[in-house]
Amino acid sequence: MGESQNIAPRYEAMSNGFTWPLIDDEKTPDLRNEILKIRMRPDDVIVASYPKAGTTWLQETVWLICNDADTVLAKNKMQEDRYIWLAKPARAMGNGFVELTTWPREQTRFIKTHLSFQLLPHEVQNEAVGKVIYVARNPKDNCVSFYHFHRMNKALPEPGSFGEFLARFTQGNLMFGSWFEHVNKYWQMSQERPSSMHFVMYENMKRNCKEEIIKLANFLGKDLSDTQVDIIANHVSFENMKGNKSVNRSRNAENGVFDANMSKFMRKGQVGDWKNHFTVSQNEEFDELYRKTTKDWTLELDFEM
Ligand code: PPS
Repeated sequence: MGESQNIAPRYEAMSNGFTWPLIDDEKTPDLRNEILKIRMRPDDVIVASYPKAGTTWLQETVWLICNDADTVLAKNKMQEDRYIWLAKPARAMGNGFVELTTWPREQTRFIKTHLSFQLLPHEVQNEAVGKVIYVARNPKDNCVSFYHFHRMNKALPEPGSFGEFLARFTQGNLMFGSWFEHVNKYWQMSQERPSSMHFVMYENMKRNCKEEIIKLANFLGKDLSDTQVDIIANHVSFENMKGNKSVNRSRNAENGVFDANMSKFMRKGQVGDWKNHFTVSQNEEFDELYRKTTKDWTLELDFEM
């Protein structure tokens, strides 16, 4: 869109059309094949998303729903240690594949992933083993958040200007590929398999968090009291998560992976921040692309509240 692209792609286009994150991990193709073969467990809980859609928010909400709203434990144990990151790209930080194979049988595996549906383990794709919760965010805000994440995360390529990044976002030339394909595939699958896949929208979480918590609890087969719903909603508010070290990734700023002068992981947490980034022409171009690409979609997303 508009501006030229000056950043070499570092992502592998797969034969099935979906993009695999390469980052700096040369052994990733082996890992990909291993992921397809992973044996799933019926009680696995997977939180999936396109990056920057509100994954951390949903992870925290889902974990609390499944753990009796135990906010004390949630604060004392880093979210990264409560979740297995499936296809964690930077191998130096460990990888989810190893954790998945060694996780104790008696403990539920809480799994976070940004993989496209087509890259998930075969048993999830073909046999619907485990429960999948997918969170989607309107693509304009999603792109803005991803842009700032690239600015601050030293493990990622420089994003260039916002216009350059937007061009890559619309072309699907980013790790985890096209936002459009990612979101729509999970949406379709959630419509086909409502008992094993639940679709949440970031904007609905903002609008009525408690209602979404109750829907999630029903999906996960958990009975929550009104008090527990209140406790969870309070714990996962943006302000509280921003100040909570177990979820705010401040450790990454401390150890130099994130440059806090550039941006913060818990940045704004708003709907509609895209208005502060898109020029009028970028917005018109994006709207045109969105209209054409989503003309047959049954999913409707909100771009403002
Ligand atoms: S990641 O790295 O892909 O896992 O990032 P992800 O968690 O998906 O997305 C980060 C964005 O989600 C916002 N966020 C929240 N918004 C509202 N309420 C709560 N509780 C919350 N927690 C995280 C976070 O601020 C990032 O969005 P932006 O727009 O950049 O602020």
